[in-house]
Amino acid sequence: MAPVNVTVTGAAGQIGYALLFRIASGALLGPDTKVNLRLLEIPAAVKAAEGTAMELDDCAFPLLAGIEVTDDAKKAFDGANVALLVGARPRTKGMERGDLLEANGGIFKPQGEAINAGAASDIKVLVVGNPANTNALIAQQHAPDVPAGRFTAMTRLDHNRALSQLATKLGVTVEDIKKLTIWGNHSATQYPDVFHAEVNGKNAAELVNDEAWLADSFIPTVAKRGAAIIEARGASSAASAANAAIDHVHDWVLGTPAGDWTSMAIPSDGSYGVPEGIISSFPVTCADGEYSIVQGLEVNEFSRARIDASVAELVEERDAVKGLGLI
Ligand code: NAX
Repeated sequence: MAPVNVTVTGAAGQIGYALLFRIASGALLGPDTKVNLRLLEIPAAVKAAEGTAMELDDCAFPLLAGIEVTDDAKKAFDGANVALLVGARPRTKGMERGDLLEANGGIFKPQGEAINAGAASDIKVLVVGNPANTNALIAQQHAPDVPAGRFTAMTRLDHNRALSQLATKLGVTVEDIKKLTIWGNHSATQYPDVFHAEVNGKNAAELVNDEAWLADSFIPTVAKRGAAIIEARGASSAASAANAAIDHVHDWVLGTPAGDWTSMAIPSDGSYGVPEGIISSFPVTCADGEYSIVQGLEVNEFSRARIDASVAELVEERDAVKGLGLI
């Protein structure tokens, strides 16, 4: 089988450094799939990315068929089967939201165009760089020939954080928990939902039996975990973010386990009252390289208000990028 072409942007950054070695080791696509890595960076960081490529060479990974480093998006995405869009413009002090969206438009518009121009017909895109959901929307809107559903954004880190918090609360392991969901935006408004989650077959919300803990402790702890990591580590989440990116693409390509689901931000088809086209997080199952939204879940009042608030923020972000002429 020909190697799979995996393009990673922001390859010289801290997530890139935690991500590339795991992709090359087989954690992304399994132990039987060889990969070609394409590393895209801005010109000033190409040398650093070349340094990472040297280290990748030095690992002598049997599954790593080749590495290319470039600052040219057209080259980086040519023939790409999987694209991990990690590089983004962070918010700096005094930056208004419009400036942030505009700066990211300047990154994700040309990358969308390059994906449209040259990616393989089975391209799957995961956007990690923030604001991830809206950056994914921008790239998608500039790739009209690629099926819209191939553009996704990452809420798997939030999902994994929620699993870990719930496991600690209930004194179980993460493996014991199934069917947890992150809804909405990868932002402080995200909603980690335990009402359908099962712990060894029992309903998680019933086991917790404490709505105040959910509202005042669990949800804010998960939503603000990124800030807590920065406070403790002096740098933002990197290895856990890379791990979540691996999990997202791994499950999309290779499937979710039977009896469980995961969370992915994907273009809404209108399910659960989320306006069509918005890239919002849903409970999904994956099989044969395709995801589908888990249907028919009852959404209680507690959940409805929180899903609606996060979706409203996504609608606002979409309208803002529309207003700026970015989509
Ligand atoms: P770093 O600043 O360490 O690295 C970013 C890299 O992207 C830099 O090397 C930079 O040169 C590169 N870059 C910038 N513009 C580029 C372009 N046009 N083409 C190619 N490369 C470009 O950031 P890092 O800690 O790696 O985080 C990357 C992104 O992930 C940030 O936007 C961050 O906010 C986001 N995150 C998203 C998470 C999620 O759950 N969705 C969680 C972790 C992380 O905060």
